[in-house]
Amino acid sequence: MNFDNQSPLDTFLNILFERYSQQVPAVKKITNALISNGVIQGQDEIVNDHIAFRTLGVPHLGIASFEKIFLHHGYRKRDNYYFEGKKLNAYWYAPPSPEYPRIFMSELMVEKLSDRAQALIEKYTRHISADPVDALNLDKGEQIGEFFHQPLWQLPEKSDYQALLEESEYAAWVIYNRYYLNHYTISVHDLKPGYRHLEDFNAFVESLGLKLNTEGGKIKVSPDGLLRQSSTVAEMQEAVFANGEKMEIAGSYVEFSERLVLPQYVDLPAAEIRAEHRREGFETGNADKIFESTYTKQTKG
Ligand code: OOG
Ligand code: NI
Repeated sequence: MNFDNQSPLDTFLNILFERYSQQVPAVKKITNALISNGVIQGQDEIVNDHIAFRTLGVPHLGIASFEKIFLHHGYRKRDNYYFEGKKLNAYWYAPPSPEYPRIFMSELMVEKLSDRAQALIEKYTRHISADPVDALNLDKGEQIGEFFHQPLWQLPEKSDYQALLEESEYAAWVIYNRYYLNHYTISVHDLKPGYRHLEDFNAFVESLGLKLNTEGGKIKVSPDGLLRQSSTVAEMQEAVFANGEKMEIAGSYVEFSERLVLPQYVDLPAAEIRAEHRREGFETGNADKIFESTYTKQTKG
């Protein structure tokens, strides 16, 4: 691919998406079906509501490290979300301009885990004595694109992955998948009639043979009723662990979001409705369930 006339941000977002769409069959399955149904003509017509990353909250890693990449490219840090049961902390970041996706970035609160799980995470991360993001030239899009997929720690042992999985499915996911794109999100509200409400879009996704996350119901709705989200269940992928041991583990998934028009704008003519007239941000209760798209209960259920 030739990245010459792209901004560094475009370049690394494209690198992330390229690898993600190769690894997650649901991505192309959905896009191709939307094309054959005449809903869109190509991937670039899909509005990407947000992308998400997972991180480990240990020194030199976690949000404080990872966010530097996005802050450098004009993203602005917004609200904080806390997930007590899952021991996670998250923020969302508003894009530098509306054609870019929002970012949802979460972090495992490692200090809240058992001594055993903390020791396992430390085993892989303790050698990291400086922030790896500081070693990057943040204006080089290809370098950043590579960074997301480059191992920062050794390939885990399968038994360590399994031990982490017992206590924190999130920890196990990050130990293997690192900074791979966790999901992208199809914004459904601007699509054609028949696709622009989540009920219809979910039925379309299920008609392709894909499984939806059912935790708390297929459609997660914010208390104000205005942010509605659903997601596929992560497909299982064969992972190769240290010493060549293999096991099927959860990869990444696809999310769908419908942001409704805010009450003060409901009388605007449809043609005038833009992103700023719709519900912004995220919702703890929705996110808490969406995390489970990679959890065993959903992937094996
Ligand atoms: C993120 C889950 C939350 C949202 O849109 O609220 C989320 C994850 O699975 O890492 O994506
Ligand atoms: Ni999401």
